[in-house]
Amino acid sequence: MDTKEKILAGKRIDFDEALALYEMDLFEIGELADKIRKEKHGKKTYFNINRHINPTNVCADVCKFCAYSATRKNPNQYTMSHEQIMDVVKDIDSRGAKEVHIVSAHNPNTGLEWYLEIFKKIKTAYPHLHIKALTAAEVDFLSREYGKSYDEIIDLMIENGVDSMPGGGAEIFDEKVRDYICKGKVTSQQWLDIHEKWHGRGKKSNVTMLFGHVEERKDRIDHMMRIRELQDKTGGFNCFIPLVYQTENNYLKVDKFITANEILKTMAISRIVLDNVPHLKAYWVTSTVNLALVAQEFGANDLDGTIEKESINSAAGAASANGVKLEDFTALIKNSGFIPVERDSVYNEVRAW
Ligand code: V47
Repeated sequence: MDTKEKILAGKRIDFDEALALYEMDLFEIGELADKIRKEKHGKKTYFNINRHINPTNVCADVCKFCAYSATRKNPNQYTMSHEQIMDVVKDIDSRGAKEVHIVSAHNPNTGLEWYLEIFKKIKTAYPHLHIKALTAAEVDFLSREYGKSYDEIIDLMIENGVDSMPGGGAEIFDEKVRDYICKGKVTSQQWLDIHEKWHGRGKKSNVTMLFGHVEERKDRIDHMMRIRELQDKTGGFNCFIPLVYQTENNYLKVDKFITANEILKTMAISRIVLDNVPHLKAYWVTSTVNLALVAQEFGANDLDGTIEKESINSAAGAASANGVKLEDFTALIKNSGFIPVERDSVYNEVRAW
């Protein structure tokens, strides 16, 4: 049986077979991924009405790809007060948001309570809002900074109202590439261990991959394989999110933007390899809205959400600072031949258009 026949028969492919898919014609891989997407989700494209809040950009770590951290190229430090954060939450709640996605830099000056109280205050005032917060990189930072184990930090997150974990901080798991792009931050194994512990408490999370910088195709496949292995054990990942590297304002000297061909191939291959992860997100913030719409035919069944405001990727050149309007978002999905389905953060359907 060759690789294509294996995929069509619903059989799992291995590392070498996955890597070899990159040699195939884009449209041929796309067709295979689209078949899997249709079997899992039909023509539905999920999104949610969400708001990203990035409460501080002061960072103890030094990732070369990051344009958001104030200690590197961005001299404009900020740390939001809880009152400022609650004003934002009040506003988005009044306009129908279902999820608040809270990710920060690794600020050593605030104290652990500052982080935890954000969640507690939001959950107390708005118990119906889903709080997706703290990447595994932040969990690792808080654990090191405040001398607590991962288990202790995770229990504190749950006690204070965090519902699910975002997929940030995974970057690329290959240790050599990881050392080059973000030395000193959470290691690959630690990232996976933290998510395993989170899943062990019956909680869901997402997983990202930062690509299009100095990594090679084999590193992306290795990344996917490590995710697939953990997912076999826990089943706790909802969604895989390949993040397209943004080139501006950072220290990772990569001038060339990855091609659309390579982005779509990577999305399609991830849909094929990650047979045990239910959803594949084309994160329009880093792929552009136009390519995210095309990616719907290359395996992607989720476009994240309206976002409203986002600071991490837009600092590196993404056109996402102000989100997209709900009516524009649903119209774009419909006009590209798919069914926009608003979902909650754990993929229960809220409303179809
Ligand atoms: O972890 C930083 C990435 C991530 C750059 O879980 C960059 O639903 C591209 O993880 N170019 C944060 N990417 C965003 C993130 C995320 C986004 C949307 C949804 C979810 C989810 C998670 O942004 C970081 C890092 O990998 N990032 N700098 C850059 N120059």
